[in-house]
Amino acid sequence: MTKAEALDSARPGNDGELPNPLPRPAEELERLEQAWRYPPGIRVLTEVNNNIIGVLYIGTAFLFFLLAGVLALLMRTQLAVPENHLLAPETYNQVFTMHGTVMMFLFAVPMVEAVGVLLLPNMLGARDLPFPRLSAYAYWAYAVGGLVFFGSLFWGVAPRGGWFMYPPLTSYEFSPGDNADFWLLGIGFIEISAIAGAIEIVVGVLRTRAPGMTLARMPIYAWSMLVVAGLIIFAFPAVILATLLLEVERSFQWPFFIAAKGGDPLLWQHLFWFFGHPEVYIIFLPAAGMVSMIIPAMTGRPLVGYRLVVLALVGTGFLSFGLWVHHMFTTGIPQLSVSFFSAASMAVAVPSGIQVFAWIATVAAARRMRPLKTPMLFVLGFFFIFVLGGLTGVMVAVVPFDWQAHDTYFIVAHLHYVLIGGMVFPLFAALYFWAPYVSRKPLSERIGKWAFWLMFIGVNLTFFPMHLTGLAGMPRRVYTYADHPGWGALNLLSTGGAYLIAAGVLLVVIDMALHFRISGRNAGNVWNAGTLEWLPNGNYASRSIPRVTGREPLWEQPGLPREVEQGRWYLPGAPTGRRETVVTSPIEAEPQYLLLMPGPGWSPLVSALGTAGFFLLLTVKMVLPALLFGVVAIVALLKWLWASDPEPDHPRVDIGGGVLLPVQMTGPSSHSWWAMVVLVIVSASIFGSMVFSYLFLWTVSPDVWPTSTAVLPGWVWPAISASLLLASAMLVRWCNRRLLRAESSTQRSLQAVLGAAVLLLFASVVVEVAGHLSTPVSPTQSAYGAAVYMVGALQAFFVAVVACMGLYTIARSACGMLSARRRQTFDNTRLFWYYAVAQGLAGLALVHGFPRLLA
Ligand code: HEM
Ligand SMILES: [Cu+2]
Repeated sequence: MTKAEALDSARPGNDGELPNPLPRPAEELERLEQAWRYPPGIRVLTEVNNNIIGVLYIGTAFLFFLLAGVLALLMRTQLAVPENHLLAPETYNQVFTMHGTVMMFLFAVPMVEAVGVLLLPNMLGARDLPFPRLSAYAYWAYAVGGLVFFGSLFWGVAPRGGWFMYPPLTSYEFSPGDNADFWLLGIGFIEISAIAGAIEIVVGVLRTRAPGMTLARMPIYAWSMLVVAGLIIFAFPAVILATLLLEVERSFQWPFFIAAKGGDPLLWQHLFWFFGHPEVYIIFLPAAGMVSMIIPAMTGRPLVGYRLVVLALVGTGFLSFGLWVHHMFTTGIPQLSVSFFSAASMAVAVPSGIQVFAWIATVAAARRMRPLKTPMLFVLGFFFIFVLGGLTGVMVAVVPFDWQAHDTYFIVAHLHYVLIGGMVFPLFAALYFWAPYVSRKPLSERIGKWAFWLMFIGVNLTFFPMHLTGLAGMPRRVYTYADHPGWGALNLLSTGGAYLIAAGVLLVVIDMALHFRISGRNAGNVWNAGTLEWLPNGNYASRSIPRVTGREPLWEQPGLPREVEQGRWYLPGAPTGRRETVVTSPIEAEPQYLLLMPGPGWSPLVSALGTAGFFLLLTVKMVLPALLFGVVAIVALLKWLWASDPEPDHPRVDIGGGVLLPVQMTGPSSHSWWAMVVLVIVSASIFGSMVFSYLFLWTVSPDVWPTSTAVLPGWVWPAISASLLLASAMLVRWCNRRLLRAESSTQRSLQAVLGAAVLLLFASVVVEVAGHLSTPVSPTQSAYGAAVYMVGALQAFFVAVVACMGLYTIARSACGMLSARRRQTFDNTRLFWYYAVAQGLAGLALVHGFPRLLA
């Protein structure tokens, strides 16, 4: 017997005795419903529950799909015949840039996270993800910021540098005006919501699974989202830094990408593609996860090769980081690395292949397939289109072929086969599959089939001919073309196909308008699926939280839906009267404590508006109003945090079956500590990208680096700065000791010491910058100066954040909300503080040590 089996047989539920006896107290359900009730009227905007935020989030991402689709139709109409003059070249540039950017950043990535927000809690048997307000905030910032960003098209200020915005084309010299800044802005919102989503997903998947749902029993979709969150954590920081550098270069003329001053446009390409390639998997892996859920449900067979598929997901995640250079084969990088990355690119076909074979084997073992239902049709369409895209992918991984096909329509064809096959079709499958889980009625099978065939034929008609136009030499990103033999006819075919796709999508929209209704009850388990999201549920998710004993609990524990609904499993009510969920251990999923969750409130919406306003106004260079919005954002944020570390003295709560759980928890096993650790990893990755940039710029232009120590600040500067950093860390450590001793008289001294520690941090930055100001090197003069000052600026930013956290902690202490047992605020601040100190020391070592090594 394995450990998990031993636990299962030792628990109630296997011998007919469930954790909670019947009958349940009369007012129990009432109290649960009360806690999770939506606020009435306009205040529904303050709701943070995943049921609402998830649906809004998906709806908004879908809206962006439609909008970017309209742009695609515009382009295809323009390209239908040679020598067409419907769109001016400038407009065309904006349209294709916006199409690509919106599809990738405002549709695909947010959609992936939105589906996660909606599905994960119920699939895992949680009442909600652990940070509902974070999801709400991420959603609102994205929705508002994204819509304004899209609006830039109507004012003619949309970006036009292509979705990957290569400098020097996008530098201030060649892209004056605000257009490029709008692109950087749009990306900024996705960066924020992607990181927020990743934190939510990592902590949610690892800590809020139903009791007994060990890692080996976790639904594949949750696995895929966990891997994706990991990709976001390590890949997004590269693009965060890249956009930061480009914006700083555009605003302040710090030359990171300008060759004449020792910068290098290739730095952008490295950073962008280090993110950009994993990005494709950030989009594809969740889709693969959905397919791995849909196929078992539609065939009545558990997924064949579950463990292999998990391995394939993790393997793809790892490999995807080694592939970014295949987007740069034509940039003249060394032959050896080209060969290496070419081989690596082909290797990634292996884990994808494993998944495809697992799906085919499951379909082959099907118990029930006919009649073919719409979700399954879309899955089959996905197989076909995605495999074709994979084949052309192997072709372009062959270096000489890539040199040939580079920047032609062959690439446009390849990328759409992969993206539409790998993401859009699984998504429509998921839409038809999971609609009954939120809607009172399922979508129409008849309309769905029509939509499928229109889209399937349309996609192949649109994009297959593009392989041929590409091989015939038609370049991408041209607003029109001469009447070469064959080009005209093939393009007309493509345009016709695009309208067929549009017709199919329109049918789906009509279907949704006709049949999609959210209202308390859903349509139930219409596909007879096996996973927990199909339990009967309301706003509070399922009435009670079951202990699961396998991967398809609904198939293996037949009485489950009824028992869950009767409240016979764990946590059948709302014992504290608030929203709450069970936090379990990360591997075995044993209950650890009860997490009290926030309910509706204005702060996520207000701070999102503040954030959006801040970035938007900054983009159009209205600095003062921007700062005002920034302050609004921070105040709202602090208000929301203020309530998140409540009184710890709640008595333990009985959730049934003799399980007594503490309410909240502090220290390394609390969910907020985990979130903080993820944030630290993200921060370290941003800093790591900065270190990479510094060293990369040195390798391309060692000539602008100091050749003697004479131009460096003297040793005393970094020595003082480092001592200040260390001293502030010591003070925080002292506070920690103090707090552990738990005397209320210590609070005064604690506040003073923490305040002093904040000052020391600031002083360390001032000293470091002053040291550089004392030298002749300036940030605008060379890539060296820019890199040095950027390391300092990054550190200054982190210090500012830590200072805010420090002052906040002092305020908590002053209000008597900090004690030995109520110390989450302090613990999180401390963790981030130590990180900022470590980053500062590493930065000093790099900036002062590295040039001395060379000199
Ligand atoms: C649904 C039908 C679609 C059509 C008809 C379509 C059409 C096009 C066309 C004609 C171009 C080439 C523009 C040019 O190089 O001149 C293009 C580029 C692009 N498309 Fe699509 N597209 C569709 C869907 C999608 C989807 C679903 C995605 C992503 C999820 C996507 C992402 C992109 C990207 C990233 C580019 C490159 C833009 C650039 O070069 O800056 N497209 N699309
Ligand atoms: Cu790639």
